[in-house]
Amino acid sequence: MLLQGKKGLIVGVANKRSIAWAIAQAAHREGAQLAFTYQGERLKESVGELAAGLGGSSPLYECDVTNDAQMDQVFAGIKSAWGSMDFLVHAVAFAKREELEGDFLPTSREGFRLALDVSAYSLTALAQRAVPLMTDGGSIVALTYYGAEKVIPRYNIMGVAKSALEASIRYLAFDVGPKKIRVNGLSAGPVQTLAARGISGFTDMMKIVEGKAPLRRNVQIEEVANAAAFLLSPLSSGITGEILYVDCGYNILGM
Ligand code: NAD
Ligand code: 0WE
Repeated sequence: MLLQGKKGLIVGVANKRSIAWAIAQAAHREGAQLAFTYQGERLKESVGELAAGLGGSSPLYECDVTNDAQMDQVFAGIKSAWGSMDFLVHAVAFAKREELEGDFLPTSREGFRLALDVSAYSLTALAQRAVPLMTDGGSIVALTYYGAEKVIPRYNIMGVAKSALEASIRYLAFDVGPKKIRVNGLSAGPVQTLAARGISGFTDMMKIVEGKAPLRRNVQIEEVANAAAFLLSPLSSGITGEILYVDCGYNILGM
């Protein structure tokens, strides 16, 4: 029971395959109380049903991360429901489909702006509102990907956004460290989720990882979730500003 008595918000559940949902299940198993957000009306029912399946009553809020008023409402709701909170999980990313096809060179100004707003700035926007509620310290974990530091063909603007996200993790960790709040990134290997689905060549990419990764397989979503539970818990109390790879060792390879 790594998270016994802890209360946390999970941002980024879309369906039962979401990494955020796997993390929610691991956090619940470890004794945490959870609140959830959903991106829009379209996802309210599916996220609500998943949350209800945990038993107990999990606060549920609409939150498009590009909407400041909705974000304010989320944390006002959490403040009145819980008074304080202990952790935040950020598992949100978006780029226009056309920016993830073909080359990086034609990336549009609007495509760049949207990907960085949703996938990178949102962490800072959420942290601004979560930090005042983390009165007894806290832990913030954001999902990232290796395309932040090395070129993964067609990850394109998302790679730039994840670089900004990882740098934001370090700057946030520096700012909130004195409040005993930690901020870390969890860099997951490829996982078949909704966000991964529409990506052409995703299955081929998983085959390449399977052939080359030190563990000769792809990561399981439960392994990502367990590592997140570790980062959210006091077991990782000395770790902040860090990027933890949960990728079967793929990132250590030079060739
Ligand atoms: P997913 O589609 O289940 O989750 C992505 C979430 O982002 C969805 O819940 C969606 O509603 C949300 N989202 C998108 N735009 C939003 C907005 N404007 N406001 C609020 N929410 C918004 O896919 P996933 O693979 O579970 O992705 C979760 C995180 O994991 C992302 O940050 C992704 O980059 C990261 N990640 C995924 C993989 C992978 O291979 N699947 C690998 C490493 C990291
Ligand atoms: O972060 C991601 C994917 C995030 C994502 C996915 C989509 C698909 C649908 C962001 N925006 C969109 N927009 C859509 O319209 N991953 C880490 C998974 C991923 O995506 C890739 C990858 C990997 C890995 C895209 C190209 C190459 C590799």
